[in-house]
Amino acid sequence: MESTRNTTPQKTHRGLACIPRKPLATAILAGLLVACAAQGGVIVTNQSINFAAADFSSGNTASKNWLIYSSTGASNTPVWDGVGMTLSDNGRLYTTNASLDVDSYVIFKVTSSAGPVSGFTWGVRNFNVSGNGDDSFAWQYKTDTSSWINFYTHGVGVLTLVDQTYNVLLATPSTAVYIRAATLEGPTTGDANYAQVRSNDAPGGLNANSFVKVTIVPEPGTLALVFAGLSSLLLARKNGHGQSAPDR
Ligand SMILES: [Ca+2]
Ligand SMILES: [Ca+2]
Repeated sequence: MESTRNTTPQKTHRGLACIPRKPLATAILAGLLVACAAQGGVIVTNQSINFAAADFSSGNTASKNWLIYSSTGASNTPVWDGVGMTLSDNGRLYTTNASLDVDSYVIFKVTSSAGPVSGFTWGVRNFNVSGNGDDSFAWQYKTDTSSWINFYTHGVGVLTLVDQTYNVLLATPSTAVYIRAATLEGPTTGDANYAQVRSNDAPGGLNANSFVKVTIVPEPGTLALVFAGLSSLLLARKNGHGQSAPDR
């Protein structure tokens, strides 16, 4: 299944400038230069993953894979927005706050024109994080009316996770859900937290293990049908019970 994308993207990010804004430790600088040298292509933003009514033809849940941007431009990750976001080799989305000293992140926007989303499952093929100093990493979500809420956090240390799924139930159903991978800057600056999100080791891959599955609130018409069906069942059971009850 293809994710929907805007045909006329309003803006693009070419990632971080590859010139650090302040002196950094040699190791950090080397890491940045490697990341900058390896990146390719352009990250197109303002793209959302939209679920239409046809996607829910078999029920109230539907699933779509999301793509990792290819360094060859052969495919595209439906990215909504980001700060401190670059594209490295093998189609990795890469964020770092090493030289920014602010939160850096990549955001995915999931929308539903078929009804409000009541919950979602976020599947990630592979992500690699490094907590450093007082920096940390988090997968977060929000709606148009809420603030960012963590559904996974990681503190200090390098960590690679494969085939992770996270189930989130929304407090209030929403037609738009934003999901972001965030490297969060703590009070101390100069430490180098980063995160890489990817589907494959090969460039431009679509991986079925990177997916988003949403559950929508049934339409009023659907609810009415369900209610009518339940009422009929209950009535039938009641009548059946009445007929089979022994006389007293
Ligand atoms: Ca810090
Ligand atoms: Ca930092």
